[in-house]
Amino acid sequence: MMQKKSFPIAPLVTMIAILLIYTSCNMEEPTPMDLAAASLIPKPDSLTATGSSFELTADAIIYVQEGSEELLKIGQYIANRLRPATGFPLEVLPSEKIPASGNIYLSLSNEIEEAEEEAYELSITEKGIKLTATQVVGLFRGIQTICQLFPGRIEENTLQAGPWKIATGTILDHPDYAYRSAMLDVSRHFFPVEDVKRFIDLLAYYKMNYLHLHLSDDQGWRIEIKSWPNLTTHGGSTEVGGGKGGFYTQEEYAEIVQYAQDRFINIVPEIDMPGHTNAALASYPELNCNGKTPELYTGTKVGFSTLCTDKEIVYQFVDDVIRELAALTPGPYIHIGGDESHVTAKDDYIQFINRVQNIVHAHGKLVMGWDEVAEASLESSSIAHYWAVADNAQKAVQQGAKVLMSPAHKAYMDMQYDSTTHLGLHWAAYIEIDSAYIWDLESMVEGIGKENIIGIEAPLWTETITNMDELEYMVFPRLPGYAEIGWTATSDRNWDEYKVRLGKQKDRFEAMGINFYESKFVPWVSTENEVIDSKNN
Ligand code: TNX
Repeated sequence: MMQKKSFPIAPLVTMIAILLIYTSCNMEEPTPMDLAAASLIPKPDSLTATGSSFELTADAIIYVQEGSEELLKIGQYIANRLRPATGFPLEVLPSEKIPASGNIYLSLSNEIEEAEEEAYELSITEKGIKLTATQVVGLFRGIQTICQLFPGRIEENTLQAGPWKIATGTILDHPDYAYRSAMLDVSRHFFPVEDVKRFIDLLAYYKMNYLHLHLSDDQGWRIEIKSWPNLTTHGGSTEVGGGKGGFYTQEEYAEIVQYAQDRFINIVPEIDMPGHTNAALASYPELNCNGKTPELYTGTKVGFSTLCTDKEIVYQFVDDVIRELAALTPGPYIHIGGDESHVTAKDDYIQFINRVQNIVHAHGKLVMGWDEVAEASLESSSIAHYWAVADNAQKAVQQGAKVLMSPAHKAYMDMQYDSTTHLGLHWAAYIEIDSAYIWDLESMVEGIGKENIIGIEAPLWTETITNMDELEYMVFPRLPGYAEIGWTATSDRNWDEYKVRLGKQKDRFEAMGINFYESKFVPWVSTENEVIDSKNN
């Protein structure tokens, strides 16, 4: 007869306990989610949705392919972006193989479809997030996409309620143009290092890769030049309206450059000349034809100043400035301005630009200049920065040079949105959000096509902009649109579809603390319903 077995209660309890612990650690039941409905800006090149979700949980680890300090650094960057709002530890570890479920994995590979340096491939499954690129910069761009896929509150600096789910699928992405930039005029009003860093973060978020700093103008010289110290001690001591101005020491400037580099953004420094030079002329009498020093200038007129282009000391001055600036510039370009030199005789202007072009080359850099520089003999490596006169841009292209596009009536972020905007100017146009978006680089100037254009820049002149709040109001929400014009192919862009994606950025703007213009042409919606703000707790 078979003996009746007693029921093994102990192992069963253990099993149930294990099961309970297991399920409580893995509560991330996938939910149906549609990656195609994600409101990414700039819009990626291609996207395939697989209809499910991945949940980032407290035990997630950010693994990076083994053997590279740079990859560990980029792993830390995404961890730092995700930690404050999630409250998760998000340890960053090297791994030789694709890790187990629940994690983020960053790696480099030559196998991805687009070989260009900023391209990336993002694959999200229920099991994890895998980001691959041929170069680290591609991973950095892809990280911005990952952040934008999470709810907008991921951008808060304080602990927020989860769950942190993102839709599954694949994104293959790369930029249409290699040059996507914004400009900040720190001369008309000075902006301290912290403000410039925040601006850099905002550019990085939309995958922009250049920041042009307008470092000198009639109203102020903002970068320390050790061989000509009075440029900043005197020339940097005021600004529009007579405020106290300011300048960056070379150490501070290097800090900005490094901060930008860490976000894969190149700084393009501009010294505007031979016009727009009153601050320099007021600091050194020998740069003036009459040898006298003018007063510092705090108004907003343009076109009244010029370096004395036939004095040798002026070229010594330019050489010293470019030498010191080139040493602070890891990127390829130095911007020499060249705009609105209304009191420089044309022949003098041409020979000046030609000589300065040589000086820039002698210091190992390439020339960028506002479109007027096309009056001179441009090298094919030089860039004409189109802002106003189509004829100049065409002249540059006829000389074999390329063009950077900043048409004032479309891309100037200091232009008012409409006649009620309390900041900004409107000499070129009122630029509402739709107008800022509905144009393309290839059909802006007759005879200048994609092969002649390096990309887009959206400048912010600061005659009327005095602080970060005002800056953000003019820049947002136009900036994401400019980023998309540069990144996303023209044939893939459409205002009616874009404005819906833009409207869904509201929570994100708010989470980032951005003071933005709530244009009535955008269908703003909140996609949040459970924001926990520790400030209110
Ligand atoms: C024109 S754009 C200028 C600047 C002004 C700007 C104001 C350019 C090359 N020159 O000096 O700040 O207009 O919108």
